[in-house]
Amino acid sequence: MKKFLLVAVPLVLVAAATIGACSRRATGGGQAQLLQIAESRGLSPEDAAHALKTFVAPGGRDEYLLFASGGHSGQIHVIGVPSMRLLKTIAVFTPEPWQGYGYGADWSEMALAGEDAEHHGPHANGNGNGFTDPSGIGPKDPLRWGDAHHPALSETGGKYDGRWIFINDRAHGRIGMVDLSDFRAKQILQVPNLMTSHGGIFATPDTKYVHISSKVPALKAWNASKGQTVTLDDHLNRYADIYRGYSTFVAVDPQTGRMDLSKSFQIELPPYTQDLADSGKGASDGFAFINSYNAEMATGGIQQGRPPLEVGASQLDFDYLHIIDWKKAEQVVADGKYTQLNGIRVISLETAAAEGILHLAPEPRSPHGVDVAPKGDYISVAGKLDPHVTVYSIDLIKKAIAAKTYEGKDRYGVPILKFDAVVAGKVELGAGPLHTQYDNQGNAYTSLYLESAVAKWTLGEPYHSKDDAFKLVDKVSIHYNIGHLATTQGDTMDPQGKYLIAMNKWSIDRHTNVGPLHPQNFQLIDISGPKMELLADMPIGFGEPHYAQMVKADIIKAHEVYEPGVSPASNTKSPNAIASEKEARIERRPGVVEVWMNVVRSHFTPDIVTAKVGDRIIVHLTNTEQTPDATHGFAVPTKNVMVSLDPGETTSVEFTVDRPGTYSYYCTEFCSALHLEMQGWLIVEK
Ligand code: RUQ
Ligand code: CUA
Repeated sequence: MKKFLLVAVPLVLVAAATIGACSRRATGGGQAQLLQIAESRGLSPEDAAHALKTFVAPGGRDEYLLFASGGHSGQIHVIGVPSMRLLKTIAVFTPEPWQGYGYGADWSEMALAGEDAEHHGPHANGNGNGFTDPSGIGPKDPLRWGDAHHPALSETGGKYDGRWIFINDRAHGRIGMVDLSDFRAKQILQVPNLMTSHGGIFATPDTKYVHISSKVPALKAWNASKGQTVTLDDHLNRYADIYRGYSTFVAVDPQTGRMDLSKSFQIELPPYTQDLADSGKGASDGFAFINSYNAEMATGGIQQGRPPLEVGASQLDFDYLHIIDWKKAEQVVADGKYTQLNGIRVISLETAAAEGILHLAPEPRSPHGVDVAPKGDYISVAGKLDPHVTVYSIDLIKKAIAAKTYEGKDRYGVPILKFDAVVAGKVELGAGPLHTQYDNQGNAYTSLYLESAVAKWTLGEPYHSKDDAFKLVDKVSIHYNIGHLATTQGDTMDPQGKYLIAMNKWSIDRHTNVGPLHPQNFQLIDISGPKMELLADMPIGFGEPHYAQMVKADIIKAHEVYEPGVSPASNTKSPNAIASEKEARIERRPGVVEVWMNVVRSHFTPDIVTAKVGDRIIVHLTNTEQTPDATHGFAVPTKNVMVSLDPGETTSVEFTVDRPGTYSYYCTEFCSALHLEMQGWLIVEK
């Protein structure tokens, strides 16, 4: 405490300066009280200042929202910044009973199963659980998990517009679409010809497309090989011929945000293991950039006497940055130079090379992130194994393409641009650079995985003079092993500076022991001054987060309640909506009991439903309330039926009961003082 007393004066200054605006609270007495609180809690002046910088008073709002991937939990987490409070988990690839997502053969279970829930009622195909997958590569049962990696908020003019967020499933070539008008996932799309995915996903500057590319290359024309046996020998020796990567531009409906394969196209790529990707914008609008890390095309095969993949893939000094001119690709597709393959138009590798759609540029071996600067002028490639970030210039790339400044072609005939002709600069940052984000002052921030640090460095002209360009200017230590990082709108044309979130993979020594599986850890860093300053830890009790995006909270305009009778599946009025309990009814036909049920505080109407064993029981539920947050649940014991009905919502569920008995359906949300009474009887007779 002695130490504390010595620094008590600076604390007063810090506290007074930080809350100077609220002088009514920071009177002389108030300051003494602040001191006393800080002292009694063992906080240093810095701690106290950090607390004041992040504290949001009860009932207050955060300035920013962070949308973080939930890794192999399959979900998206919404976190307030700077308070670092978890506001919501949005179910995407994994069922989530609280939100009734994925239970009851309703629209959400269909979305989860990759079905078109918008245009069909439940069980429209006679089997609500059927997996309709145009590529035919998906599993026959609906998946119950996904590995959510890279969220992409929709954009207009290169800036977040708050309408939708897309996210890829690393394990499969799937994209989930979440509508931010109600924060619910509406569509899960299996992209054809991809087995796995990584690159992107990003939205093009006006969200005409979301991009997703393969990670592990897939068997070429996956389905064509159906019925053929791929032998170990094929895999090891014919890999270069029979495997391919794919870059996919998935068309997005400008009204609904739904992805439409019929307007989408794919570009076949060499099997170099494409990694992260980013969208061109501004100066580089119309281009996309994808990293790769296995130009060697190593396959592993340790027991076959081959080097492990990570060794085999690190032999050459260079891998290839893929530069894709997608506007040209669009034109080539319009000209009919494509093959229809498993429900999508595919531009072959030969055509992509011949038409100038695909160029390669050498990049120092096995890089990780590729991140386009706010004006689209610079493209930063982080070294991973190399302590440098290599910065490419779109001007130089365009010139080199025009002048055909090649250093050769790869075995597939794809031109390789001369390294020196396209690189604007290199900056040495430290061990293990992975990902880069930007601020509004022409600075870049790169995560250093091995060093557990964030490096701040300068871009070139026009932000910084030639002498000051590509210089390391600051570094802050984090704990430990940072993967991605997110700055405020730091991957858009409207970066804000202010905050940076480090998404750390490890958290040894940071939190109370909760068993060998530690929470993962977000760290909030203030980047508003010349020195970065670590403000707060946020342990997160869910799957490994990968990328996140941070958006000004007021850009998101979700509605408070649904218009009466709206189905979340379509965002339009459900044909099965009812206006009040007067319209509630039960209709019967052979083998079917169909119920239109009204749901309000604190009863269901009807509250008694009878059926016979084996009947299909279809219940159309309408929450006819319009009071914000007046959510009710509908749960049927012994069945996987658990839906959440937000105010105004209409949702339909369907199930059968195969044993006679009485089943008491009930409301799962404590909605009123008489919530416990909110139940009904399902009586099932032989
Ligand atoms: S990756 S930790 Cu899946 Cu985004 Cu770099
Ligand atoms: Cu409705 Cu509890």
